[in-house]
Amino acid sequence: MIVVHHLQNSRSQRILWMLEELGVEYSVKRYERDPESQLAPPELLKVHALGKSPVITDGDNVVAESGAIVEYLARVHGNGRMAPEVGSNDYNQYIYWLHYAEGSLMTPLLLRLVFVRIKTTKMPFFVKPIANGIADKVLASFVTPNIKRHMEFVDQHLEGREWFAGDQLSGADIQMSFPLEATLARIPALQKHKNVVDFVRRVQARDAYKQALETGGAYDYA
Ligand SMILES: N[C@@H](CCC(=O)N[C@@H](CS)C(=O)NCC(=O)O)C(=O)O
Repeated sequence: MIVVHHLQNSRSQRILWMLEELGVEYSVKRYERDPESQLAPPELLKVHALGKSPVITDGDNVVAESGAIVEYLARVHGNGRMAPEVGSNDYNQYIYWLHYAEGSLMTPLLLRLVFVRIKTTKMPFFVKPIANGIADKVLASFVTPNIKRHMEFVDQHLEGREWFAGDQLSGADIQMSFPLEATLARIPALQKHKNVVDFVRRVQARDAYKQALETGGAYDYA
């Protein structure tokens, strides 16, 4: 039986969605974030050396890294679903977006999270203007322009398309859902990208997605 080690309000929500789309049996072990640091609890270190979520166990297999988990689930439990045919053009697209989500798109989003947090962190009054100045500079010169460029790129790709790789839902859509949901929720100005907004709406309207939300519990971006 597949066990999803699910951290509240996290990327592992999309693994629950993937499993619901596949309709395979699984169980969920829940972990709560530390309320102060938002970090995962130490028990997750017993499942995988990095102590991050998502991670799944499937018999003796321990699979970490959400892209690798999505790819594993499609390959081992998909019976031809959730991934295009190997060797097809759609398959190349599938691999691209599967990796792009964490490998490229998440980077400026995480940087934004860090620098916005610096601006809201308590610190001695004489340090605050310097810290804010550095954070504002990095956000304006590097982080925000990068996020905008990525969103334009993704929006263009989705023009005239329902899904990221071919005309069927695939693991690429599962991977892309989290960074896009997070971006639209955190930066409302980027909701001007209608193809991205429509994609997220299509995702969130699916029965499997809704079922995964019920299973996973609180999730800020739905
Ligand atoms: N690239 C990894 C990122 C894993 C990751 O950073 N997960 C976050 C949850 S969204 C986490 O476990 N955070 C808690 C911590 O770092 O302690 C993946 O996609 O699986």
